[in-house]
Amino acid sequence: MKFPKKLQGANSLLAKSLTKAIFEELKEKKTTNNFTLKKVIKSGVKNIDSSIGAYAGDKETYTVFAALFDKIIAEYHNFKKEDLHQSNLNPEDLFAPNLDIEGKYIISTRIRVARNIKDVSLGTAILKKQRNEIENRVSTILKSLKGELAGKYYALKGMRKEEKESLISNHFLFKSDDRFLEAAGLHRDWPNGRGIFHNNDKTFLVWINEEDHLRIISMQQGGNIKEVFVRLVHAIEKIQQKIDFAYDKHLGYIATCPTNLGTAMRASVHIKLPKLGENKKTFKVIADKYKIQIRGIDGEHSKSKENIYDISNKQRLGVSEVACVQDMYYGVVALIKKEKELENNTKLTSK
Ligand code: ADP
Ligand code: CIR
Repeated sequence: MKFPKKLQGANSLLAKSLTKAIFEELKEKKTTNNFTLKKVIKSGVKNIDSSIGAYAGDKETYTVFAALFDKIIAEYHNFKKEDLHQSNLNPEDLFAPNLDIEGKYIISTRIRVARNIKDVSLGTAILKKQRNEIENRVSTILKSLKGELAGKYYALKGMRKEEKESLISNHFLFKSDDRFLEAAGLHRDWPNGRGIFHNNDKTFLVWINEEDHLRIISMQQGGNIKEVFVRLVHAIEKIQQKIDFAYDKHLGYIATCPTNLGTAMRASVHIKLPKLGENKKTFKVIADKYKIQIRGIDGEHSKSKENIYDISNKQRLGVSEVACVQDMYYGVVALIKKEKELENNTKLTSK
């Protein structure tokens, strides 16, 4: 394998981290499951506009290819090799009174965590049989949940086109055309083994075998962040009673993408910010200051529509779950404050 020239000049963390020396050190290495450097970097080489560009095939990938991943992890999460991960899922420690009671800005709130089953290959390297076993095992466990979490499992295979499209456009289901995941090997045998479980109100959902074995999601309309967090913690506790997830005291929960290590948590709001949308520089300065990420309305790599943005915590490793949500919360407080200031300035100048 030769050094991928295409990476030169690219802006991804892969391109910035994979020096020729690191490439030489890693090019012949593989994990016990045969996950190679070529597979790790395939998505980032094929998609030169990647923001990260590297994926793991198993827990071991993060140690065998540590010379590359440690640099990506340090840059993305501001987390060093010697640091230990920390967890706190106690809702009592979360300060998040509803900051938009009138519902003028915040449209909806969503918090998700990624989980992968201990000692099973990640989706990038998994075999069809193993993927189907996960689907059977996890959907059976989910179907036994009671109370607010009780719901049904919908396999992607055989799902009607209209039903699938409606679930995607209403932000409940993952897309089927993500070229970054495709190049990483995550769409092999599509749509076999994939699906979505949700309760009646679609406030508790689990994606099976998308980018990670499980994505556990709590979401609802409006800005009651605490309610969403409480429901998620309850769901995680119930599921963890039945499944052992891949975990490491340094890296936290193991995820396919290094951005999702640690808490594997992304807490987000969909929020309407027309004034900040016109002042992209100010928007970005606030986002960087509060360590929050701006995405479009249809998730990663999508565009904003009607001035609605997806605002979420950026760091997931080396910070607790409560801290992830708190990062998003304070970021949103700052954004709403600025949006109001800009609204007032417009009113004054138009008088
Ligand atoms: P993930 O958050 O799981 O990494 P994406 O960024 O692709 O993945 O988002 C997945 C879906 O969740 C998308 O349809 C996106 O619009 C939706 N979503 C994310 N945050 C919110 C939110 N606060 N309210 C409603 N839908 C959301
Ligand atoms: C990229 O590098 O742009 C994609 N592979 C996505 C990276 C982070 N997002 C994710 O894992 N959902």
